[in-house]
Amino acid sequence: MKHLTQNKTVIDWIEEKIELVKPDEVVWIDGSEEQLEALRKEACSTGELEKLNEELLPGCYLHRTAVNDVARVEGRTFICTETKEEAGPTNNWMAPAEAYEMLYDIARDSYKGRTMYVIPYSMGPVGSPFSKVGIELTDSIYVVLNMVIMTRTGKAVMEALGDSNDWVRGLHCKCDIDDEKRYICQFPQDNTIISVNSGYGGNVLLGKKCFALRIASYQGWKENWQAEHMLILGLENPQGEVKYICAAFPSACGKTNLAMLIPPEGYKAKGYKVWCVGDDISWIRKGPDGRLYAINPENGFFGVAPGTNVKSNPNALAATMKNTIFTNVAHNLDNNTVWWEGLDKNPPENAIEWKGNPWNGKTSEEKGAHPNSRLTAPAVNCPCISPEFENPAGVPISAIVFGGRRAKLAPLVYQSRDWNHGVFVGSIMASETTAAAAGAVGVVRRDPMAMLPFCGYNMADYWQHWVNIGKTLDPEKAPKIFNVNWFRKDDDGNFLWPGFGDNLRVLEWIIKRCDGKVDADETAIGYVPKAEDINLEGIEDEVSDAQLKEILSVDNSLWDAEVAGIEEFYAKFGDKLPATLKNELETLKANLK
Ligand code: OXD
Ligand code: MN
Repeated sequence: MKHLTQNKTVIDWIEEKIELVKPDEVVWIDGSEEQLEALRKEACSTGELEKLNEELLPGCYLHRTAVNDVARVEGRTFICTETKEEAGPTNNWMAPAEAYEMLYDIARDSYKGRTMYVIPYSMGPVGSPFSKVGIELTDSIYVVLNMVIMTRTGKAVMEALGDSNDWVRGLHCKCDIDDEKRYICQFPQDNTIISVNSGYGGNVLLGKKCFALRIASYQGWKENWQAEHMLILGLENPQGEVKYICAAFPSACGKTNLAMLIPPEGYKAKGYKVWCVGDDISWIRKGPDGRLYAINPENGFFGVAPGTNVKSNPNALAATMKNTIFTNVAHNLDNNTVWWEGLDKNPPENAIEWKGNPWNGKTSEEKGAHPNSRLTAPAVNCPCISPEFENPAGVPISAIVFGGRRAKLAPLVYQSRDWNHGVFVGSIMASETTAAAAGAVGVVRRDPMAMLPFCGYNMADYWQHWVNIGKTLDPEKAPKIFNVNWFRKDDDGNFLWPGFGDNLRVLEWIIKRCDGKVDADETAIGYVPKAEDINLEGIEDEVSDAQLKEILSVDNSLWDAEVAGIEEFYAKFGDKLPATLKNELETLKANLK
């Protein structure tokens, strides 16, 4: 067969995998529109995709996954390093030899009667010093078409790779979508990912969580950069200056909404704008001027559909109006469009729900869209996509923001005292579970830097890597580190802060702190705004002065209880816990006394 490259490391690996899975045919994805259009047609002819209304949703398609295959499977996701200690106490671990044997047994002959698609892709703009190449083998056209949206694919990628061996191997086999034999395995020491028995996004679009976070976090550790589960936004002030913020949140905290925030009316009128560079992942490294720079390695958004509407996120909605793939949403048969819970108050009566059954949204008790249904939209479709999105040098980061959902504990915003304290703040991140996920509501789940399911090595080493990066930075140039909490509640369970666009008021304070333009109150946990420095203009009816004081308050007795939770979590890491974090915890304890 004819390969799209002369790179021997690539050819040898593909030939070996062909021998293993035995496809009927092998097709390289060259990135041409002609080839993609033929694949869309083929997928429509088999029912893998359904073409939506060309006038209302041009270039858009609907896909339904198997009902047993609708989300990432953390319990079946493994980090396969030589030793268990390298994977650490927060990852599932399997020895590489054992994992390869098991996976190859599952994958063997599984492409018989199927086509192997070879997808060369670049995470990051092709040729940028930040970027990395991957090759994914898949037997799914749905995967090909999603990868084409989510990454840069095709010939140019192979040209940029040349004969280098620095590329990530990815093998995806749908097999029988058997959830008992579903495995998502990362081999960070081999630059390899193998995913079997799934067809759902996060498990099979190997460029995203598997490469850009799990493998890349390990690469960053070895190569002195960072792969983080962070959005990147640019906040433009009325003078036209743009400051960039990276922010990490666990699932269900509104990350995509923040990345595409629409400023409140008063701010808009003054000329404030928010630019989205990325909504999920940041690759960060030091630039020639000593500051940290970030790129978004992705080329599209794989966003959650339910709850996305003209109010919550008009930019995300606008991004899905063309060339988008919808997965597991409801199909409105009256006009051949799509619908999901929270889109509007007018569910279709004549529809097919996400499992493929007839559905009347007006009368049915069942949901039309799966709660984790998704939209795969090209980044260029987003009305607020940053002009710097393609900048191969990335954007300079002024602030790093961590956050979580805490009803009582964390104030609206606080700033760490310095880099190491900021690393501590990230390491103790936690979120209370919501009704959106299975299990008990309100339970605290620790999720350091929002990387718990995505760190490709021992989290203690990962924290030490953060500390080490800080050592290389001039404190004047290092991003300032903050924590936010949009989810504080009063004693009756009402949210105290309006959130969404009004979060800009907090971002404004953050940028003022970075510029040294505003004072703050020192508390046991860090610097908290003086109430008068949070601009409430336009929301005085919603947020009273007393309410603002309450959201900014730090209750030391609650933090005493939190310390116990942190100690319990840290204990998992034994002697590997960085001394810096141990010291920061001691400082917090002393401050609380
Ligand atoms: C995602 C996630 O899908 O973090 O981005 O779960
Ligand atoms: Mn994510």
